Amino acid sequence: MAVQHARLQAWVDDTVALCTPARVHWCDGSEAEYRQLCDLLVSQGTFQAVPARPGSFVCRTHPSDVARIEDRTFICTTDPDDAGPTNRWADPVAMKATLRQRFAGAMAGRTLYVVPFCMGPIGSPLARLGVEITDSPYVAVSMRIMTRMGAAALAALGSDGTFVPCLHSVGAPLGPGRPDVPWPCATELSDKFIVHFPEDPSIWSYGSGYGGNALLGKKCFALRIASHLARDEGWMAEHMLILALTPPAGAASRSTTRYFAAAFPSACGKTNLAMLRPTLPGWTVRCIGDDIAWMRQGADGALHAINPEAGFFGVAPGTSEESNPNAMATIRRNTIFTNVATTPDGDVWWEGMTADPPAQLTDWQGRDWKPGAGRPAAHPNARFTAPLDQCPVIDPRFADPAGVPISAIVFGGRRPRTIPLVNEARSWAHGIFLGATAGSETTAATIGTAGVLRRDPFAMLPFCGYHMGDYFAHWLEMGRRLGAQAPRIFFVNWFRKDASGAYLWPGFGENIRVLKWMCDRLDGRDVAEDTAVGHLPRPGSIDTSGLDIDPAVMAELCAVDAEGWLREITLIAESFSALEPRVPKSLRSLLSELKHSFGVGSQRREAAP
Ligand code: SAT
Ligand code: MN
Repeated sequence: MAVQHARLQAWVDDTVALCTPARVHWCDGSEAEYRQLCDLLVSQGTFQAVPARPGSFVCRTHPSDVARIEDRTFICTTDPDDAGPTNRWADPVAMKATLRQRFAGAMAGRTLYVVPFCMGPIGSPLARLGVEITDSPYVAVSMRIMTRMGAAALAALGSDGTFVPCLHSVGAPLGPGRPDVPWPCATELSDKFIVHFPEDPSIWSYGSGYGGNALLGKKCFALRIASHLARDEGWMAEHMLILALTPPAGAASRSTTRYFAAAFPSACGKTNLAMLRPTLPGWTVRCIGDDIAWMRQGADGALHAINPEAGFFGVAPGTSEESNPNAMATIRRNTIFTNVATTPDGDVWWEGMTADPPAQLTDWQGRDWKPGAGRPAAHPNARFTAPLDQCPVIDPRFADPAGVPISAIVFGGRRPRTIPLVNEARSWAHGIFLGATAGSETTAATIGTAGVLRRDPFAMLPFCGYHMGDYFAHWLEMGRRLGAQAPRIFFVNWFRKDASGAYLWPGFGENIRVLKWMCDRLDGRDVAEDTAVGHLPRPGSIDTSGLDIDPAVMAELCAVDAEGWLREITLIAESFSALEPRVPKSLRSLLSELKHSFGVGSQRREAAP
């Protein structure tokens, strides 16, 4: 491939000199190249074909390399305060010296792949270009699914286009490793580095081949680096799905299709909501994206969103014909499955895929598995990687270069208690307060203990590339710009549990009932009560027709749990203190108001700015 771009060529040359690969391969993104790389991965033992699903493969990672590693994820800015207390900061100069040592000779004997990619539809004013250099063919094929990768992206770069350089190596195993696992990576946690230099901007990732650690277009570029760019340039890079919601034809006073963006932490059901199959007749949900939204005010004044990705990197466990039939249809072919179990008849399996597990499986680590083995067959963070356009409910505008206008923004988390099923913010600032104070129980999407409540503002805790307090201020500023055209903001919680630990709300396709209530609000219907915590549904205002749910349960889901809120207030106050002195004054005032409503302390109200 003839490269016209001198800066790109120079960076590739420098990297070749540093990493000393045996070969250099410029990815063109063609089908033939994709097949060739998949064949190579099969011959290396990293991939195994999945006969039941044409064009699909399973791959088993090293057991140490199964999720994002937040402890080894760094933001390197000149001033530590720019990274803020929610990020791991490191000095950019010292970190680059450390990384240069790791990368020196790291690709000896390997092929260096140059992977040009575009985040967003090529040619869209909202899209951005990047180039990932990697020694992992798994990364190259995954990037072809997850981004617009190859010759078209390179052509879009022209001779002088701006791109984010993303350098990746799986690293060298330290110590004995696992020769039986054909998944190269650095096996010591301390030898893994996921590093962002927002001031360059550039990304260096060493030692992991997995998901958000290695597919650098995703969390590293499209969230951490992009959030930083977005603050400087007046747009937004968010951890959000985008869906299109269409009410039944002829429904009185309803507008036609509306677009919603929704932020939930990793593994809290974004993919399920983005592809929801409604249980209420006549309603349609179409998917634009399931993980990341880039949003910018359009010429019409509205907030427009694109999905910068071209594929899904979804959590496999729990995905079934019942929970997400559209995802199941999406992954029938051309899908890469990572850390799932395999069946003797050449298919894949994971916990929750069928009511009963098959009698015999090979587990995610390649060991024999039988029901009752006492360990899961698939890793809880097992993933499928599949092209967006294979989704049967993909929205016709999913690649619209202008993006889609957003009517509502939804935040949420996994909260067994207190947080109501749905709550509408009183104002943009109150919506920012709800987003800023979001919490969720941790999941298997990151290395660490699952099921612990942590604050996860805007579902961006692991992904905001700068000081979280400044990020809140940026949201407030966006609201000022959008004025009356700002989307309405809601907070949802599908995960309330009763005393026995059973879920109170059925979730999945039934969540359409909550989306319908939001549409009622957007249509100006009087279906909410103003409470101390926000606008909650009036009794009976959520359509439960055809649903077997006790009205007392509905009342509990929509009630203000005063005791729970008292605990919540303490936690919110702690999380704000950790961000001081950069918490915007208007959010501090909203916290004071909330305290006041529940009779906490005797704080006087602070004036909003
Ligand atoms: O591994 S990823 O970061 O890409 C997936 C997730 O945690 O959401
Ligand atoms: Mn995510």
